[in-house]
Amino acid sequence: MERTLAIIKPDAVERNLQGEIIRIIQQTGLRIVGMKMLRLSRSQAEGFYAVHRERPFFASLTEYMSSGPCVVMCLEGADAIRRYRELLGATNRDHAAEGTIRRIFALDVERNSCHGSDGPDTAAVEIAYFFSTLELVG
Ligand code: IDP
Repeated sequence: MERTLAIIKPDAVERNLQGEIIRIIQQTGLRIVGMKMLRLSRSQAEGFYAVHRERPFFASLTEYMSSGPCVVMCLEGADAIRRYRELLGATNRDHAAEGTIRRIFALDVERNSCHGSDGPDTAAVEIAYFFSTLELVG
């Protein structure tokens, strides 16, 4: 069993897409073991994306991520990190495969609707950024 962090980003929450996205995730068999809705402050968004602080899009990304509420989930399942990344599709929706969440819902490369951890080490750090052990069930 593996766990990964998923975020339904502000562009998708604003368009009321939470239900549709959660349904797609659950159809793959991944289980939600933690879920909350929150609005990141600018500094919380900067902390979450700290690895990108030297990138040219960092200011815009953290402004966007703090622009409205997100839904943050911890997903669990066999090979959850890779399976959920595959379901997300490429960062840039124009390069994402047909049927992937980003291909279906993303507005552009930044407002790409969902986040997913990219490996076991980042998953552990990202899950702990949002959830205490007590908040994860199952
Ligand atoms: P990922 O979310 O697919 O793992 P990362 O490279 O880690 O992609 O980038 C984090 C987030 O930063 C992306 O999901 C997207 O919202 C934003 N982003 C990535 N590349 C660009 C870009 O070239 N322009 C604007 N925003 C970007």
